This record gives sequence, structure tokens and C-alpha cells, in this order.
Amino acid sequence: RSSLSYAQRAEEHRSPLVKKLFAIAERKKTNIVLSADLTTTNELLDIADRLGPYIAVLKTHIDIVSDFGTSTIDGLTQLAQRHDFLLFEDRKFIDIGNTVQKQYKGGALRIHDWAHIINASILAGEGIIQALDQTICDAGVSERGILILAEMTSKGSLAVGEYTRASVEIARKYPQSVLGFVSTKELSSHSPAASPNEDFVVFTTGVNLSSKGDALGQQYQTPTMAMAGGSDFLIAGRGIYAAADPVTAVKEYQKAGWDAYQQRIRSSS
Ligand code: UP6
Repeated sequence: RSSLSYAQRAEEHRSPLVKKLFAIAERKKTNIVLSADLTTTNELLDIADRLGPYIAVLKTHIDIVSDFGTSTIDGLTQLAQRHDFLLFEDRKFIDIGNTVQKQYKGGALRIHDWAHIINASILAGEGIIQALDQTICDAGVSERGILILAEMTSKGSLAVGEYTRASVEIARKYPQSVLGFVSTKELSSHSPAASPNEDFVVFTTGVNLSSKGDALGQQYQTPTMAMAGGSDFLIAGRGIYAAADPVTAVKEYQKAGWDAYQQRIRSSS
């Protein structure tokens, strides 16, 4: 369904959270997810405030914030409302179902309270998704969803082939809470879907306009390459927040991502 516009997909999608995500993208003309990997509350909130107008989603690693507290969460929640973006905690849940429910719902980070989107690996099998789905359904909050981490961008990643295929199969069993995937490209159109309306959202990490990778195995593609591969939302971190001028940088990523998106929907209409 990546040939359709975000607006068309929003209309047909069953998930209120995906509808909201697509609506934000259309309203702000952006498919950028800022990976805000800052390590203090001040730095995190400052970048979220300055770049908020240009992004659709802010992705956090909340456990790297050294002075994490209620002011971190209150600040993020207020900025998400003020600038109209969603919050995605890149927690990469990976344990048995019973443990991830505790990690998601409670603990020091209280992720379920504030993060619209979370992600999880299926290394542990289907039970992890069943557990997170159960927590979401039991809480009865409509704007919560899961992305399955179906591939990874780091060199030598073992999340390939059968593992990636299994991610798609499991996603199909939990349509009420699994929104889609974190992957380098679109995954689900190659195997027959259970429902003709299936519309998984693809978030792509490892996006950078000027670098090919880092010294620790990260591998990048450009916004244009990612969008051509069927990605819907582009996750960029250092390419934006570590630039000399992050506001100029985020605008460049926004333009590159939006141009590539328009190109894609034009060429298939
Ligand atoms: N991330 C990846 N690759 C994956 C999954 N997640 O890079 O396969 C996350 C990293 C980081 C961000 O944890 O938060 O995406 C990438 O940041 P960067 O743009 O600064 O490399």
C-alpha cells in the first residue's frame, strides 16, 4: 500500500494511532522520526522543542537519560502536544512475556504511560508480542502500538531471512496492536496477506544524508533510497541532532523524505 498517499491510508486504516500518525505526516508534510539520543533531560527537551515542528515522531532511548524523572516525561508529553508529534520509545523489548509486561507497564520508566509506540524483537517467540498486545488491550488506551524489529542496520545482523519472515507472520496475528515494522525496507507485500486491507507501517532506521556508517557497525542509506524501498517513516539521529545546525539539518531531511514520498505516490498513480 506504499503507493497510496498517507491521507488515503489514514482513511482506510483500522488503527486510530496509525490514522493519527498519517494525519500528522500530512499536516506537517514530514515523514521524519527524530532519534533523539541525548543523555540529559535538558538536552532532550531542548532538541524536541527546537525540532518538533519538523518531525512526525520523536524516538527516545529513555534509559540513556542520566537524570531521568517525571520532568523528562512531562516535558516530552507537553512538547508532543505543542508540536504535534508522537512519542516512540525504542526499548527493543526482547524477554519472555511475563517480564516484558512488567518492563512496559511499570518499573522506573513507566513506558506505557507516555510512549505511543514501542518496539520488540521476536527472538523470544510469539509470546512477547502476545504479552505486549495484552497489556495494550487491557489498559484500554487507544493510542498505543507496537512495531516489530524485523531487521537491524548493524553489520552482521542476524535478523534476516526466516527471522524477518517470521516477524511478518507474527505481526499478522496481532493487527489490533502491531502497527508495522522497524526494517530497512517494506516487507509484507511479498507474501500473501490474511486481509486485503493489510497496511503495515514501515519505520526505517539507519538514515543519513551524508555518511555511509560509523565506526561501530552502523550502516546508512539515504532518505531517497529508503523511501524507494517502501519505507514510510525515516528515523535519523546523528545526521540531524549532531549537525552543526540541527534545525537546518532537520529541514533538509524533511525535504528529502517528503520529495521522495511524493515521487513514489506520483509514479504509481
Ligand atoms: N537503531 C538502529 N538500527 C537498528 C535499530 N535501531 O540504528 O537496526 C536505532 C539506534 C539509534 C538510531 O539505537 O537510536 O536508531 C540510529 O541513530 P543514528 O541515526 O544516529 O545512527
